[in-house]
Amino acid sequence: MSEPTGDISEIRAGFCAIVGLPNVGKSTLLNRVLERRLVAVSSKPQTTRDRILGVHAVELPDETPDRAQIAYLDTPGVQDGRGPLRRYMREASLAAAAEADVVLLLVDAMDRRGRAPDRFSEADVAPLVPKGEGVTPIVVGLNKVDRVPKLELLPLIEAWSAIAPNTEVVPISALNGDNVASLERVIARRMPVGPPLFPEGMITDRSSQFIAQEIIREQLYHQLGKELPYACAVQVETWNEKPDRSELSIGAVIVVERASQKPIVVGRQGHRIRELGIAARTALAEALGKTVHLSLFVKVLEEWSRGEAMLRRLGYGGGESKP
Ligand SMILES: Nc1nc2c(ncn2[C@@H]2O[C@H](COP(=O)(O)OP(=O)(O)OP(=O)(O)O)[C@@H](O)[C@H]2O)c(=O)[nH]1
Ligand SMILES: [Mg+2]
Repeated sequence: MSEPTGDISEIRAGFCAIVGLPNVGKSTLLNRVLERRLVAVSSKPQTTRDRILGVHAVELPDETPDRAQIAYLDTPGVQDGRGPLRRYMREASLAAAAEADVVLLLVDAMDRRGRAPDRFSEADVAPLVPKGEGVTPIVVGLNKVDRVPKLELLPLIEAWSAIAPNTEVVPISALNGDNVASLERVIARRMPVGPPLFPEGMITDRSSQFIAQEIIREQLYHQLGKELPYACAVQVETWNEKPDRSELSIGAVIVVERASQKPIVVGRQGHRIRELGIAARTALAEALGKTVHLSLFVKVLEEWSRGEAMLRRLGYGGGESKP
């Protein structure tokens, strides 16, 4: 079954874990590949908290099989850290990398840490680089090359190629899409041959409610100060759609960890939460392609990020995107 047979039901299909340090552009890449806003992106590290599945069909002209289905897993940036939420995020990334058919290690070509392959021998990220014979193939995506002079790229590509046998390095810009199609083909060619893993047209295993939560949470990263987004979770509580599906009313709660954080999110005379609501509603309408009414509330759940049960209640650990 592993050799191409020409059987049209057989394609290249498998899981590709997108892993790397925080803020290198993993979620930007997944949104780019899927041409939609599935996952939250921000300029602050540790935006992604859970692994999220995004399925994409890729054409491989003049090859057998000539089609591939890549089941990407966006993962939280890998970093040392304490507390159940950090630990959960770290484990989600490492497990996705360990179980994937292909590991896409994304590196920020602009960042000194991203530039040094030595960084990946450090304890927090070393497990991301598969070692030895017969291990998961690894593709390095050298991202943000729109911001790096071409001459500086060559030594970087060379250095990254050496981190594991048969490593291919593909320079890309997830932001503007440069070379992303060739990156996908490189990944696709490393996938096993077999039947598709997911039905055609399926994009994610996450519910619309989860995606809405991510879109709202993204706004918190854009609009709140440096620390506060990390203390917030978002939970959709009501979801009412008109029978003709043209209009959707969402009621969502922004959960904070301490009573002192609530007035900051609400803002003076409710100014900040109103601004958050407007931006989130616009983003939701764009992502869902319909008119959205959004009511946002703030609720204090003391130390929510420290309790395992609370984390589960807020949806962390609820994804079905296991390879
Ligand atoms: N210039 C440039 N910026 C990029 C590119 N890709 C991503 N970014 C920016 O990098 C920042 C981080 O992007 P994310 O996609 O949230 O990064 P991430 O790796 O998912 O981060 P975590 O979820 O926190 O681990 C955002 O400000 C993006 O706009 C790129 O190709 N070029
Ligand atoms: Mg992310």
